[in-house]
Amino acid sequence: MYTPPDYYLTDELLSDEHKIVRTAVRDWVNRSVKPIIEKAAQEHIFPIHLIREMGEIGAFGPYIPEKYGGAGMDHIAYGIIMTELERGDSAIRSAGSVQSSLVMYPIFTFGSEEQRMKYLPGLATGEYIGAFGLTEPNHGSDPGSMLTNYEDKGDHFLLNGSKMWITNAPIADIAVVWAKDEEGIIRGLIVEKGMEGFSAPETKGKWSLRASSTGELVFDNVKVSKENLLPNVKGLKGPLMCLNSARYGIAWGAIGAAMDCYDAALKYALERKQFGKPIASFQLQQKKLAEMLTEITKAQLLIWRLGVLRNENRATPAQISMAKRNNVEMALKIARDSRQILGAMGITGDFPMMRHMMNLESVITYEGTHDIHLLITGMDVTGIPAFE
Ligand code: TGC
Ligand code: FAD
Repeated sequence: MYTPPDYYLTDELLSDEHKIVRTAVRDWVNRSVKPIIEKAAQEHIFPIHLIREMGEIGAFGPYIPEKYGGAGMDHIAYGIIMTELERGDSAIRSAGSVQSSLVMYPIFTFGSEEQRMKYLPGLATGEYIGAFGLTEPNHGSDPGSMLTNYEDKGDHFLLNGSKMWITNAPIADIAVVWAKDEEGIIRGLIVEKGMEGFSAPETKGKWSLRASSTGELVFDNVKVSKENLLPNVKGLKGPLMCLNSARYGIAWGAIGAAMDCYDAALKYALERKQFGKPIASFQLQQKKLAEMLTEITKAQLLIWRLGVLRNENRATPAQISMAKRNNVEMALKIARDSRQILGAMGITGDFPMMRHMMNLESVITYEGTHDIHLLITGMDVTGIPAFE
């Protein structure tokens, strides 16, 4: 039985709607994710049947208006959903992040009304699975140098290039792909599965996010209809605006993984006896537990305030970077420390720590690495970009 830590009574900050959403997603994670996720991760398989169920519980595009299949909720509700999903596994939260923030968000924000009506309802239910192609084999932290490009061929575009490390790529029905036009301006294109010259091979052998499907997007003279260009954004700020939403969700999500580890470690420490006493009675273990709870509490307060700012449309990209960086590092440290509290048992799949720990190694790298987010804060406080 999961007992989420809430040392500073942050529950009192939530509305009834937030709590209803949280209960629904928490129950679903207990029912549908927890029983199968360890096996899926061990077998390196994404449990694709969960996609439709995620659509049913409203995990896709919760802040997208109801007219397009979303739930029209606020950004705190979105964050709460991400926390609960990541308590299950970062792979499940990844599926929620990509579909909501990296596929539905750009289609809603930058798409035409026809594109919104064509894709958003199916993405909300999970009928369609989406992917987001920004990173390339030779351009990760520096996406502005991307090589993927398209030419205007009169009645269509011709797309060439490749994207790498793309969540959902092998299983996606559509991908929002960022590519340069003939003037070198970055634009977004909706590429559909089955287009000639488009393939999405899977990336195997990951030690992290093993229950997530990751792959490449390869474009070899792909004919893309002109109707599939996102009309309302130009430049790198398009994909970066999507990342603001996804990074915000990850900052909430990582707390879920941390809380899962803390909860399991506390219970274990109270039950496990050595030298005739529960290991929870030893000061060294209490130090770990007390520090974990302190860090979780700080992260909860940080993200609450960021959620309020985001609801008011006042959260800056640099504030989001700080929260993503802080909360993911916090969760990774808690996964490691809680694993130690369990001794040898901590390395088994009977407990979630190793799985969370390995997952968080990706989470600290994707959506902007730990270093890049530090540099974003550094630029914000000094006014001097130190990227180059
Ligand atoms: P720079 O010259 O600073 O900026 C270019 C233009 O973009 C604007 N901008 C932003 N706009 C909105 N939100 C932001 N966060 C923005 N950051 C910058 C900027 O104002 C400028 O606009 P304009 O109008 O003047 O043109 O760009 P730069 O090339 O120097 O790069 C800056 C840097 C390094 C911070 C940025 O490129 C970056 O964030 N790099 C990290 C790349 C990254 O995060 N990739 C993530 C790929 S997607 C992914 O990982 C999904 S994982 C999914 C999952 O499974 O959950
Ligand atoms: P690099 O950019 O090569 O960085 C390598 C190291 O150098 C890092 O430590 C970095 O911090 C450091 N570094 C780079 N530049 C600087 C600098 N200026 N100053 C100091 N240090 C620097 N991308 C997508 O587009 N869509 C997806 O769906 C997606 N899903 C992913 C899923 C997984 C499981 C993973 C692991 C990645 C995914 N990514 C996705 C890619 C992810 O966003 C990139 O891995 C990330 O942006 C870093 O790029 P890179 O791996 O090329 O590292």
